[in-house]
Amino acid sequence: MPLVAIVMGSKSDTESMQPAAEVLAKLGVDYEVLVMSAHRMPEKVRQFGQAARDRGIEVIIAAAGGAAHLPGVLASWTTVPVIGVPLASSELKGVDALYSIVQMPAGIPVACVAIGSAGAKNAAYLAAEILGLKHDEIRRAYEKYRSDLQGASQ
Ligand code: RP5
Repeated sequence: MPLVAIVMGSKSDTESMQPAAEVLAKLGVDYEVLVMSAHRMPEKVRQFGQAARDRGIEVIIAAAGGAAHLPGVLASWTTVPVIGVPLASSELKGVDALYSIVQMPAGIPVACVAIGSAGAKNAAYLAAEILGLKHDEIRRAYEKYRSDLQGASQ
């Protein structure tokens, strides 16, 4: 049963979010990948958001470019933590998406990571840190990753 949902605003975001899927797979975290647009498929976003917790989803990674309202809209429908990934798919190369995610008005939080590939990876690592509070196996896999990093830089 997936613990993490990687949700993206368009099929065209798939390649940008591949690093998040790879990190989760490496850490042994079950995930699902879904495409739904906040502005083109608002009803699908509502249904997914409202059902996410009951389906066992514990963290949502939501990625979008442009106005990037997907993370905020999803967060409005659920109390499952949402990590937003701004994507550089627009003329503004992700600065628009970054602002729209990081500048959520007070009251409905959305975590925000870096634009693009670094953000996709860090969203998955952050998801593992959150899941590690409850799932010992994931915490151990994540701690091993962190400890391997120290060896890699010597
Ligand atoms: C956003 O608009 C998506 O997240 C994507 O990054 C961008 C372009 O989407 P498409 O026009 O390629 O479907 O909603």
